Amino acid sequence: MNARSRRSAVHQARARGFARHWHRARGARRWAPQLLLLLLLLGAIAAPVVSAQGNAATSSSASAQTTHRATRPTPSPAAAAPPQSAYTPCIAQRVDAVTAGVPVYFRDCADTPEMVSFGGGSFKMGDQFGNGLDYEKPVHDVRIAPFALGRYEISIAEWQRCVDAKGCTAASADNEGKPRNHPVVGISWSQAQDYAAWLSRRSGKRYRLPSEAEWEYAARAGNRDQFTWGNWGATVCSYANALDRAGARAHPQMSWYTDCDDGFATTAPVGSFPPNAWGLYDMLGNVWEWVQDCWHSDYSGAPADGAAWIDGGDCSKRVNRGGGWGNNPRALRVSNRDADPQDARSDGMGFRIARTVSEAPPANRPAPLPLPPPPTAATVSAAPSVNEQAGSRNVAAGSAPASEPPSNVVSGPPTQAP
Ligand SMILES: [Ca+2]
Ligand SMILES: [Ca+2]
Repeated sequence: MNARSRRSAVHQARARGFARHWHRARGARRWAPQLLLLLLLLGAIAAPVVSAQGNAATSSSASAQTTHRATRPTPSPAAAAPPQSAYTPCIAQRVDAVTAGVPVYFRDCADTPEMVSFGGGSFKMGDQFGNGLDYEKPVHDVRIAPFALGRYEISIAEWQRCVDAKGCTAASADNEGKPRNHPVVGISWSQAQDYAAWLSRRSGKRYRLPSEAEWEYAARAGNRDQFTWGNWGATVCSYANALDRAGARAHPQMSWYTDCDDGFATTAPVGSFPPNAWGLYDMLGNVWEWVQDCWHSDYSGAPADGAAWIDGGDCSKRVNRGGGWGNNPRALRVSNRDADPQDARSDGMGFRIARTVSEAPPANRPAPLPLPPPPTAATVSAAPSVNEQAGSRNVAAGSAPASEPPSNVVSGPPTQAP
């Protein structure tokens, strides 16, 4: 056989299969060493192709398949088992609006809290109106990094999902009999940490409580007034769930009510009142909201980067903000602060969740929403009792900060701008 014949034999062998060629080709045994070399060469060429494709080779390279399979490590039974998930994965993702490629209002999962994404910015934190207390001062500049904050207070239904997943303990009896869209109450700061940890496992994102600076930044929504609706506390019933006539009828001992009707004697379903200019509901009123920070008696030395202030101060107490259904407008001022022991629980205290956001563009601030119409008929009651805060919140453990604010109702429009 000359060289041309040998090439033809090789071609035929590749077409028919080397096994048949071995038995049928005349004098094939004389070419055994060359055929063996060719087999090895074909195997060396075919193997990288198989590896790159990540699956079996084509039918023209049975020998290559054999080589690939022989060199692939045999998985151990343990390695072959499916990976154990650290959390129940999201079942869906929903985005309501997108600005500059980043969701503004979004949920990480179909059944996790709706969030508002903030691109970050800067603001002046503290009492800019001039009628605050020492712990609301000094007013200081704070830069806020991108973050996301829940549009609503965490509801009973949202808390229950965490309980069902065994990430949280059952909510207190204060929630019994209420519709599930009311804010969950009787939740301690420590329990809120459990919820954030569960939500992080569930979504794969970093959920947490907001820092106090983040909370005030979002609550102000770009304004410097006492309230998100301006400086007129008597109009509270049109904008927030505070202690109104209905609350006073249900709780006669609470004499510090505002003489208007918001329709809710205790908590209201989340989102019952108009949102602030950045689309957040109930930042002021309904329930007090835990934040991450330790209690400090004023803002001297407070972080300027918007981080939670957890150095120094009294870390056995954690700050809560915004006032609740048992308070008059004085407590609902956007710069007002309070604190309680981290395991304290109250029928007036809940929380909303925050989430760390990375790589959000700086311009991604939610577009302002139109402010609600001005109220029509609301008046102000007589000055409230000095026992307002303790009486309305029914704190179950510990005590309020030593510098508890007096309960002077905001009794009229301001006479001067801040
Ligand atoms: Ca009310
Ligand atoms: Ca609130």
